[in-house]
Amino acid sequence: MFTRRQVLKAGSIAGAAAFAPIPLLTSGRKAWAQPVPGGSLDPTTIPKYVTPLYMTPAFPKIGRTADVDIWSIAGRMIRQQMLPHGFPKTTALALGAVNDPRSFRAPGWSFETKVDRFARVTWANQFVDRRGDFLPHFLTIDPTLHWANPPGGIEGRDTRPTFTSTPPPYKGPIPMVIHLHGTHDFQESDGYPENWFLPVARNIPAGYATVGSKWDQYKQEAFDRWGVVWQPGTMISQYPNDQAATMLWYHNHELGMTRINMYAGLAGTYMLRGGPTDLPPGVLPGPAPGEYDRRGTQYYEIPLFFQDKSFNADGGLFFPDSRGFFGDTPPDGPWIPYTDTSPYWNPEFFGNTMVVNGNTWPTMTVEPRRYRFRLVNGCNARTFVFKIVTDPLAPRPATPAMPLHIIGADGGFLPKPVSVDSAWLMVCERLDIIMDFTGMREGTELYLINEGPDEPFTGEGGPEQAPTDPGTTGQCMRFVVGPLRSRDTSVPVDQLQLPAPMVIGEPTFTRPLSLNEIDSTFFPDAPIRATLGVFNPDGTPKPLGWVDPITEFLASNSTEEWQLNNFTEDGHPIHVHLVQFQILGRQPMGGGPLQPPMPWETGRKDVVLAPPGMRTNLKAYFDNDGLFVWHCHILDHEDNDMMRPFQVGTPS
Ligand SMILES: [Cu+2]
Repeated sequence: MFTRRQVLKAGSIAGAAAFAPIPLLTSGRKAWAQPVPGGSLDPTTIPKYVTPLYMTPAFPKIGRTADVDIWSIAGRMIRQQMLPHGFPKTTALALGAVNDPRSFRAPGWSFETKVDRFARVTWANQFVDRRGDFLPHFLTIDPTLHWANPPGGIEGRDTRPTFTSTPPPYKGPIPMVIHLHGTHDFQESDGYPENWFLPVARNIPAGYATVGSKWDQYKQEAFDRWGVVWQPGTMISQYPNDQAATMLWYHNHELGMTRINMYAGLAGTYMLRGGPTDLPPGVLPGPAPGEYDRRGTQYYEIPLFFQDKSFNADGGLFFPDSRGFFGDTPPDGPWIPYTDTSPYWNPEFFGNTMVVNGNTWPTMTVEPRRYRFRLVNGCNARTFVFKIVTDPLAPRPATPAMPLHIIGADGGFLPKPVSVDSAWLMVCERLDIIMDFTGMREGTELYLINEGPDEPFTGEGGPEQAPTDPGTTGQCMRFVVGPLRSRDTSVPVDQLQLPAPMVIGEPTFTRPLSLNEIDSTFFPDAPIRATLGVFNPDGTPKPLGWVDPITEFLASNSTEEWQLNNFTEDGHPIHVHLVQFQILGRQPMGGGPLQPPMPWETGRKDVVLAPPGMRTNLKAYFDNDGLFVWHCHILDHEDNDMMRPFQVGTPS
């Protein structure tokens, strides 16, 4: 059987040793020429560019005080028209405003928040039916990982359980906890993976833990710090917003289940605006969608939330229900406990359709003027290499039709605008982009395409990676130029002066860290988990899992350099909670010149590509005391041990 993993291995052996700054998409690359395997709905039968791009509104607030804006948001199971009209609807997990059933959507609506004003959000788990019974998941949850594990009870929650025979998938109540990605907050609000909570339901099985190991402690701390009271089935996060204006995003973060619930829909954007780190209103194209705008309001700033998904013929989401799907093991195992390999978890998931703002391959009519797009990659494992072209099926690499003017990324504005023909966007990264359609003839069609691979992205100059199928996931969305409706008064890109990114001082401590892959001892070259870790005294990497004691203790208010040494064959998007860091550069682990960050990586960042065979260096200022996590943001890796805690200051 065709295995993506083996293709990767063959390509990476020479590449890891020869990482050099050569241009991406050079000679000799060819398309897969077919979509990646997925569900029973053939992605080539789904018509493209028939659904208008969904303009994601802002969540309605439920209250405000002198310095706090307040929202109440719930997770519910819904049916949504993700595929074009005429196709069946898709069952999804959605977040929405508790008091407005129409606001539930996957991905969710956006938050509009202000710098230095608190945002207080109640996150409620309402995965229950009308009778109040819990709703089991419609995707396959692997109970053999180190995971939330509600059936383990108080003793066994947040562990890797042991089994005497291969267990069926977990079908109990769905745990939930939400993290605001990129936020500068405190531990009780951060969505720690062991701070999950079940819905309040009539039929929770006896002996189940209803909350994760941290929930009771953080409930108390939230009361002490903010005076808020967590009810059962909820948490209340208070975000200080004391950081630069940017776009953050929220998503679920349960231990060992993040890939499932995010794929099912629990994610959305969070706009942070105002103050000296933002530009005054009117400089950039706007407005963005707000709370309950008048029908017909025109938007010139638009969030774009990208996810790859696969569907079944009944409209349902496809997600692998066997480790055998990945193709590097016998199709039917044997699995844990007869071997060391989990029965359902796959090393990476790649979908075969492209979903933007909750619909497959949408189209957008634009005016001949400037637009500001706020991009976020909400995939499980896929990295995009974006380009704008006139022919979406053109052989790769395609000829760019217009530049991408990048003005910001994860943590705020870049030092200055950067104009490029293409840019990558790894899982959880954001880009703030101006596209200028000024002067284009009505009827002009442009396509946002993807030239990234169907495997973990290794970066420019890394091993050759074939671009994804141009007929499916090689296309994202279409822009059609319509008539000009009003004058564009935004400032042209070449005249923009951007607010300077926050300065990070000199590090006072350097922390060598390792990225590792653990392969099966039963099935050759089959990964069973990935880990982070440190180093042994002899200089060899020391892989550590979620179960191991904390090794990263940081002083309060300290500036550290972290060195991410990647001993695996994959590129990993590494995310550090709490901070917005600066990428110092990347160099071969065996020694060699330090390569500077890409032009669009020169602002503050909360995620960085750690290419294979390379040491990726970053520096960050860690101020708020507390327990946080750093992890790979390939969700399938994060869920299977590629995540570690770190402690700033004294543990509470
Ligand atoms: Cu990873």
